[in-house]
Amino acid sequence: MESPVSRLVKDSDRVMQDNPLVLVLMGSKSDWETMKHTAQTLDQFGIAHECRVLSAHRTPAEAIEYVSAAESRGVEVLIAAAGGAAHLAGVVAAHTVLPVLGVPMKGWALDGLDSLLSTVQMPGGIPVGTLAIGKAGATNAALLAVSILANKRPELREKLKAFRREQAAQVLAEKLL
Ligand code: RP5
Repeated sequence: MESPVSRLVKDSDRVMQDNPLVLVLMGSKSDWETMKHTAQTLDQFGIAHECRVLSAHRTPAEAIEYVSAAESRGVEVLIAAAGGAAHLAGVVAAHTVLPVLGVPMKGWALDGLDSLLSTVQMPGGIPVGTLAIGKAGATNAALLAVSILANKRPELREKLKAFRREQAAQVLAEKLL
């Protein structure tokens, strides 16, 4: 069966799943190569999500409209990824009280340090939970979203524990020679 992720790449401007619990925004299609790891991880846990390209500076009105409607759609977590002067996560957080996780994109003149600082350094009052730069942050944003959702979903918490057990078993099975 074709995954939602491959559908987005081939013929859609977004991943569309019914009743998404997580929205994944990215400032540019160029972020997708990294942010597909967020979508894949959410898929792995069976979390309905929607991924969409919306920019804080290129499409500000549409970004705000989309985020403002999230709560009434039943969304519980938002993930926002951007690079360079990466203000998307902050703008998203300004327009919702749902938890917002920020993923700084790698690359750029400062190789992602610019993205990291502009995502993480939110003045007090409007929080953005910022993850690591690049692929690790993209994967961890999904895992943190799963942790948040698991607070009220025992079956999801069990899946998360099983994931950790499997990950640990893989490490312990590593052979150096
Ligand atoms: C940001 O500017 C995007 O999140 C992207 O990381 C960066 C550049 O986008 P493109 O010029 O590649 O479209 O808004």
